[in-house]
Amino acid sequence: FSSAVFYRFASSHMSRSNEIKRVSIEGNIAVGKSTFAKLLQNAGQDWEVIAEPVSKWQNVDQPTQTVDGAQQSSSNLLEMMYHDPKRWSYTFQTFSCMSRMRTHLQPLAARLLQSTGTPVQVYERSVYSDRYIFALNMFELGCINSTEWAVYQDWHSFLVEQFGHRIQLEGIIYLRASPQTCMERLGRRGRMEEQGIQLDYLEKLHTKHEDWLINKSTKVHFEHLAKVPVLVLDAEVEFEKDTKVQGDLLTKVKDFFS
Ligand code: DCP
Repeated sequence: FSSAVFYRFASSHMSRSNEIKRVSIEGNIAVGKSTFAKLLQNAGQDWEVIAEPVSKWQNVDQPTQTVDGAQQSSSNLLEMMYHDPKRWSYTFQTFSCMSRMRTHLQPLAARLLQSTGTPVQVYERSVYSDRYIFALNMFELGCINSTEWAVYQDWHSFLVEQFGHRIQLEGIIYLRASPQTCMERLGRRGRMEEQGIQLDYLEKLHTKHEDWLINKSTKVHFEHLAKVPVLVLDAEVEFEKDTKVQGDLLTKVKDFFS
């Protein structure tokens, strides 16, 4: 889709031109957010995809001071969280949200500074799904206790309010697929840390996405968030290798944002 279309998207669904606009891709684990983000990146010259910092969570730097001097090691927080969720969920959710906050605040890529239209940053997930999908789910499962949940919500609200317009979304693309389909894709991609995930867990995350983005029954604490337009895309169909399906999905994005 052309930059002209994105410009119309900018002027109709968003506010003034020449500001960065932010769109987040949401959906269950392994639904295909990264694949879809790459399609968007290739289809629109004014769009920049900011990848989810998963590799950071798999390699948390641990500088340690020894008698011989400083040493560097790393730990896999994603693995620790799945291995012992009661011990590590709060720590994981804190770290993943902080690293995402950093990516949301990332300056625009140099090539987009020359852009004549409105540059758009696309995120794989957001600080909002961190809270209203994952952290909330872990709290409901008893893996984050009431004190940790109170602390999480307190700093999350504080940071979102402090950074205000710099992390506000102007659009959400919801890739919607059944938990069974996501389970199959998760098995196929074989990320080592996720091998213990059960269908039941994906079903809970699916319900959380539906409550937030379709039923609008999730209690959100930020006024602007309730008003963000949501485009729901059927991601049940395999789109990774099917260029016709990819084209259809991109047309829906174009129509929605024009
Ligand atoms: N995760 C989590 N809590 C968060 C964010 C992510 O527990 N607040 C976990 C879920 C996954 C991993 O981190 O095991 C990566 O999550 P995503 O679903 O965001 O990314 P995927 O790589 O699964 O996305 P896709 O396959 O759709 O591109």
